[in-house]
Amino acid sequence: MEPVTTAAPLHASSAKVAAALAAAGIPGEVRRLADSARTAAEAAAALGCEIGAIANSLVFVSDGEPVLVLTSGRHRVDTAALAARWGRGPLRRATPEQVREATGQVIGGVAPTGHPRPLPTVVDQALSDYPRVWAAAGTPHTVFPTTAEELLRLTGGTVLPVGP
Ligand code: 5CA
Repeated sequence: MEPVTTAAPLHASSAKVAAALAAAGIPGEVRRLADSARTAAEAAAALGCEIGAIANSLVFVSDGEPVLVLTSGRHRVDTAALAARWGRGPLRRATPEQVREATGQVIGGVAPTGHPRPLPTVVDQALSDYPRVWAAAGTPHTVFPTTAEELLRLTGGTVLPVGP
């Protein structure tokens, strides 16, 4: 099932995401969902895709700065293992205020891009298992189709396993 798209203008946060995608030459367009998709499970149900194909954009704080972990919805981040693989200090989940400050977006709609400043980013290796992945586009009502390779290009990130 394809998500509903309406002609209404995008929210400013989603417009920033759409502009960043266009600037990076990424063809997937921002789509609006009929229902909100604040979690990977809701997004997968709305899109009719596997939960693993949802890329959650999770913000952590590490070594005093916000970082982004684009994580397949099929598992949780093993923060200790990821910090070791990434060569960083401990990863602590950002507070809602830290998420807003780092991304300009609200929890439930955080996107891989469209932020005030680029964040150091890891792209979950598990996302490579899916020919098409979906990520939030700045609000809980918007998503865009992409691939692990595009997410890497978009963020200038690093591919690592993030699960247990
Ligand atoms: N729209 C879907 C994917 S298309 C989405 O945004 N999923 S998500 O997983 O990236 O967003 C929900 C995430 O927000 C949770 O996994 C969690 O990491 C984070 N979150 C939820 N509540 C809080 C909170 N109180 N503080 C910090 N982070 C939170």
